[in-house]
Amino acid sequence: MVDTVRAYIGLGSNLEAPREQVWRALEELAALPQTALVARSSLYRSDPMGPPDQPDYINAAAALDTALMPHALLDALLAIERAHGRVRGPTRWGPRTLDLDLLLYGERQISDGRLTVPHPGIAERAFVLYPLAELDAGLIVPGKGPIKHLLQACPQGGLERLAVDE
Ligand code: ROI
Repeated sequence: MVDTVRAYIGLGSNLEAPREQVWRALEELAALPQTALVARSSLYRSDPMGPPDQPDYINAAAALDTALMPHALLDALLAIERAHGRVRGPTRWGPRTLDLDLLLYGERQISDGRLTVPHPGIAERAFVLYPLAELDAGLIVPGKGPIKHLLQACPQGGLERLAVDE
């Protein structure tokens, strides 16, 4: 493949067999056109951020090498979410079958009506940062600095790395 960019995706689910949702989504990321799945993190269990009356989440991160442009990649992620029965309910930060966030796209900083990269919540969310750092502990988050520093400022409370077969 020519001219690929390393992109990082955050995965999250807390409905309808969340582990299965995440495993299946990883396979679907691997099958995207013009894209290779380079690495995936462990799975993590995390306390819900947002309304507390919802199940715990399963989170993970994936590294892709892709020739898709950022908005084409976003469209592909939204199509996978839809295929997992994602419905956008009335509750802000409510439960979901599958959430795929475009966290990083190379060193690009993008901000338009559809897409903000790096993902705006990246620095404050342990369930994003810890899986991401597992993929590359030397990452620099454009506009925010080394992931090592972001981790130091973001306690791991409420986040638990799961053993491979859990
Ligand atoms: N909370 C956790 N723990 N993990 C998520 O992936 C997640 N995703 C969300 C909100 C509802 C903000 N809370 C979350 O979109």
